[in-house]
Amino acid sequence: MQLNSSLKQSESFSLTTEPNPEDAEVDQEVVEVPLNRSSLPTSPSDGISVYLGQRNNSVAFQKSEELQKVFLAHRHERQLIILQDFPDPDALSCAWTYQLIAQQYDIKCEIIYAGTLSHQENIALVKLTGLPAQRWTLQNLKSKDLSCYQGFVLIDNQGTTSQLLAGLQQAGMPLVAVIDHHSLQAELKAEFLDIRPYVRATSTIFTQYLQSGLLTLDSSISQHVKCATALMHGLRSDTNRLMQAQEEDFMAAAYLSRFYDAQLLNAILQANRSKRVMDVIERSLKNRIVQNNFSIAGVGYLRYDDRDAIPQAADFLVTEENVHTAVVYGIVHDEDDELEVVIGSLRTTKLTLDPDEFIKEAFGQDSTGRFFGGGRTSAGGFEIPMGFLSGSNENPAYAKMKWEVFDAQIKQKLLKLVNPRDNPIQSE
Ligand SMILES: [Mn+2]
Repeated sequence: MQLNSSLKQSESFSLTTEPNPEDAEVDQEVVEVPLNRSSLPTSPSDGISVYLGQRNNSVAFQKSEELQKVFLAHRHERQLIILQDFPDPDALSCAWTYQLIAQQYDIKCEIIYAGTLSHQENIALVKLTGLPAQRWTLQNLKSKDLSCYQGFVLIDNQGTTSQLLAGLQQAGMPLVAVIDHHSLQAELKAEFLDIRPYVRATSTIFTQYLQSGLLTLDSSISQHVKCATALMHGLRSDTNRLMQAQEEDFMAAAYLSRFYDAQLLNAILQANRSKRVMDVIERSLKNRIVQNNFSIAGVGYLRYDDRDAIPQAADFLVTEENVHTAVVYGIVHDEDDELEVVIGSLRTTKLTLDPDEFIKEAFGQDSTGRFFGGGRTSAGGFEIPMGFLSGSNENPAYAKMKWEVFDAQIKQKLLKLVNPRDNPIQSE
């Protein structure tokens, strides 16, 4: 009797797992969707999870599964992928990866940013890989018919560094997903959230999605090789050439090493700095003050297109002996829009210094409660709009006075934290 019933059980089990023709048709529609039970190893002895590392593989798989459900729910739609105004390699490569994954569900994505591609390596990355990112200014956004998009996605940012966010929110466009590794900037209502501040690069998160089976990379597809190369570049650039990488990031790099094109990556990294970027770095060297192992430098005015010279100058200043943290800032002006904004970058090698906390503490919030900046491990940035004081720089005395006031105020705020005993209010 017992034998009989157990037989029956196994029979019925095998019957229900037999693919039935109706299911097969449903599967046909999403034929390229590779994430299913069999491709999701759950024990550490399975090949793929070895790459993911023990600690976080469950998070990675759980998030991949969740994300797949979101893609399935949004099949045949159009989405916008919003990057920070000045996108970096981590953001660009992850947006491309998202676009390629989404394609399998017939979701068409456009990758957009409002500022410029400023860093010479970013320009090289986009040109050499054919990475499909486009610039949409605020005017562009107003002239577009946004009703053809069913949602937008934030990648490697949480909207605080994009001018486009407000416009999309006003248009009532739903936020489908936020995938980022910066500290939580604000409460966001999104269908899918994967924010992991302990991961060094969003590229690591996206590589884990690939490893979980959301997209099967194929070395014979040139676009896959280029995308893997872009991810490798993103991962390297957010981890200071892997020097700040942790186990998960190395695991991701190891996986990408099967697909990426080392020569192409080399070509991207060989991009030269422009003379104007070199000039900004020179000014930062000349103007820097060093106190308590902090190097602080104001670089005055710079053009919108050269904005990325600021983080590059900070990268350079932090290499000085006895310096663990560098902050470089300047007034970036957009001649077309008569718009000015103070932009700053922080770089630190001090493990106990949290750039996000440091910047929020130093500069606080604007009148709407939004912080002027934030950060991630070892790097941070801030943007302070100049509003009414923007423009009129054709009057050199006014331009000089304006810079001096901002320069003094930023230094005061930073030095309060660098040297807490300093009393910034001194009367003579
Ligand atoms: Mn990043």
